[in-house]
Amino acid sequence: MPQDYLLKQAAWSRRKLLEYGLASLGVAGAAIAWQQLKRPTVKIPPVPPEATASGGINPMTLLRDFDYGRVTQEQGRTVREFHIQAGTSTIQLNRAVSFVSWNLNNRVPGPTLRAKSGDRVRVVFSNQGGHFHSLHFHGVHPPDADGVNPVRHGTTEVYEFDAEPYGAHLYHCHIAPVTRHIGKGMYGMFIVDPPEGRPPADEMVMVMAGYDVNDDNRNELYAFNGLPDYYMRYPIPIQKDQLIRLYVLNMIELDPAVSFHLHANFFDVYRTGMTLTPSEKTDVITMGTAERHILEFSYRYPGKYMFHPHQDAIAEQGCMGQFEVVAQA
Ligand SMILES: [Cu+2]
Repeated sequence: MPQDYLLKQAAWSRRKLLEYGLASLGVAGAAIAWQQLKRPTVKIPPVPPEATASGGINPMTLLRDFDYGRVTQEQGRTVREFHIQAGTSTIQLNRAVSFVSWNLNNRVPGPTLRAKSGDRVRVVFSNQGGHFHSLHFHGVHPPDADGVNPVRHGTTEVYEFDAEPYGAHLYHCHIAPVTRHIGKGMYGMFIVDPPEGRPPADEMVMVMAGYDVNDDNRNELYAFNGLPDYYMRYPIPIQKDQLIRLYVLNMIELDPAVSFHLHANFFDVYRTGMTLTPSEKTDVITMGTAERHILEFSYRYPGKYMFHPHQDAIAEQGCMGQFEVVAQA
């Protein structure tokens, strides 16, 4: 499969060279042009200035914020070191409701960690949260890196493992009751890129959350990337005809499953992000808690388009947003 992928890319690039008349540039010139053509520019429209932080979180910033860690080489291997601190802070979910979050690096969701398949990952986890916490990563690793043992307030734990397999994964606190620790905000995405990478795209992370604001074991509010209804107030600008790659994760506890529906379009599904070719094309996909996928699409017509779970009661309690497709030069 990787060989096929590379051959397809090379054939595509050669075709483009001929199309643009670059075959006559000579070997060096063609090589430079080929590199440029191999990586077409990803167009990301400017973020509207009014889309600022609200209630302590800025979902517009979280959307495309990838943490690649501090990179070093150790014995010929790439090591990525990440620093994550557990803390407590109050976030304002809407005008009426404030919520005491337990969070990672002072944001909900926590940072989106990103590595390449085969890298060594070292996570330095410092607990300043006032309760026992831990970080449990999805992936393949030995038991001492599984993150189910409590880390006491004021202490630090180091989790170290290989980034495998490639896919759209997650991490979360695994201290009982896990429902409460996740419901309070202790989770994030862990993306492991395939060795050959993926085609250029405008990449975004969407984490769905539920908030039990009155401790009755039911969610009263829901959100994409931390804040209810944020992307309804501030639609996400995307470029017309641009490939969009969404890393979507359902972190809603207390509801068995939710779907993700995109208006006026269909998307390619890469289940758990673990394939390089899509497994299906649809406009609604259902995810249990901790399920996640890569979804790819592009929009043909400018304008605003909603996205939300098709459990409409959940959508109407905050898990709803919009893309604004713009046609720029
Ligand atoms: Cu915890």
